[in-house]
Amino acid sequence: MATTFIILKPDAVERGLVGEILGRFERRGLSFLALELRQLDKAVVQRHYIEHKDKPFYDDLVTFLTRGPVIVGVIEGPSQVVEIVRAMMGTTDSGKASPGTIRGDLAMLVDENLIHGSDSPEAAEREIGLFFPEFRLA
Ligand code: RTP
Ligand code: MG
Repeated sequence: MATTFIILKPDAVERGLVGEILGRFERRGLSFLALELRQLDKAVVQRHYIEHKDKPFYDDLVTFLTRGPVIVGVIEGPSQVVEIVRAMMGTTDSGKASPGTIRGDLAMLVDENLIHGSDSPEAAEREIGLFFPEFRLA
């Protein structure tokens, strides 16, 4: 088994799509090891998205992720769980995401794209450590 990390972004909470999105993961057969509604502060979001710090959208991204509560979660699944969750999310630009994906079915924009998912096992480990420091993987 392996783990990955997700954030349901403020647009998902504001639009009442939490149950819809989490239900997709449950129906796929994945499990939640941690799940919490949390208001993120700027510092943690800046660290989370540090790889994008020089991108033109970085400041707007940090403002967006802190505008209201989010759901942070750790998902457990088979060894390729990172790829499974990324595939279920759809491409970054929701306007181009395939139908059947979370972004392709439920969103249209590149910035308000409902969900973050770790993009590698190494990123998952780093992000779980950042958001759930008490969480220790075996
Ligand atoms: P995420 O990290 O949130 O899971 O999204 P991702 O891997 O699909 O996309 P990434 O390249 O890591 O970008 C992080 C977030 O930045 C926003 N973004 N805006 N305006 C733009 O061109 C642009 N590009 C990226 C998106 O909200 C994206 O999810
Ligand atoms: Mg990313």
